[in-house]
Amino acid sequence: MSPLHRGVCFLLSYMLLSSSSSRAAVEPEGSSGGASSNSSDYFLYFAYGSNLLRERLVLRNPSATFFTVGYLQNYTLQFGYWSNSLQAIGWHGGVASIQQRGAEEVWGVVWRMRRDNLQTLDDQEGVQEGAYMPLEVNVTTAEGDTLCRTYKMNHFHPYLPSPPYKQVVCLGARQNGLPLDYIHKLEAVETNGYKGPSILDDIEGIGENRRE
Ligand SMILES: *[C@@H]1O[C@H](CO)[C@@H](O)[C@H](O)[C@H]1NC(C)=O
Ligand SMILES: *[C@@H]1O[C@H](CO)[C@@H](O)[C@H](O)[C@H]1NC(C)=O
Ligand SMILES: CC(=O)N[C@H]1CO[C@H](CO)[C@@H](O)[C@@H]1O
Repeated sequence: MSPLHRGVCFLLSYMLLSSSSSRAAVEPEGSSGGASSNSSDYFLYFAYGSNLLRERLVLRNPSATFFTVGYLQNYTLQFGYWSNSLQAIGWHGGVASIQQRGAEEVWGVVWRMRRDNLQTLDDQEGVQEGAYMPLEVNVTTAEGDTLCRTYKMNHFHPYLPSPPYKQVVCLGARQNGLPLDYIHKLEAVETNGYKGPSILDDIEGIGENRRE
């Protein structure tokens, strides 16, 4: 092989490698550039609460597709409400948030979403109203650490979740194959016993199962 040949081969494989790796590296987060590739059409979102359940998430964020499952190290799952606005929560009880705490884990689903659902997701999480703030986290997955967008409640007040909310979280955990130990922990969460209507009724097919 001539030096020129070798140079061309090197250049070609370099181009192939760099284009495939930029495609594979699903752009995880909103702010970081996008100058380099089209992968910025998508982002990764780590869900740990009601958005574990696909049917709930796609109500407002139709582009979501399952990417993988994983966990946040040194975080714990909590249920509560923000500020003074328990009323603002359609779930009639506390909803999930995360808090840094050593030696604990929060499991969840990493969803791949089109960038045009970034706004719908922020809206669902009440970012504008100050309910949740977005943050970037390192999620430990079978494929290694993955940077994802997630959300953490502002002004957290602890409060028990309603039965329908807890049910959506547990259904989502089972649907996407979170570890059984963790599912059992979720199933053991105490509720506030609320019995009226909820967002669960809007989730097609799931609401009926509840009444069987
Ligand atoms: C979690 O906490 C332990 C103990 O403080 C620390 O050694 C470890 O690096 C932490 N992991 C992450 C991902 O922050
Ligand atoms: C994620 O983890 C990597 C290495 O494990 C670290 O370099 C990086 O700063 C972390 N990013 C965040 C947002 O924590
Ligand atoms: C679909 C899409 O956004 N394609 C773009 C990918 O990036 C190249 C170069 O930046 C653009 O020319 C394409 O339009």
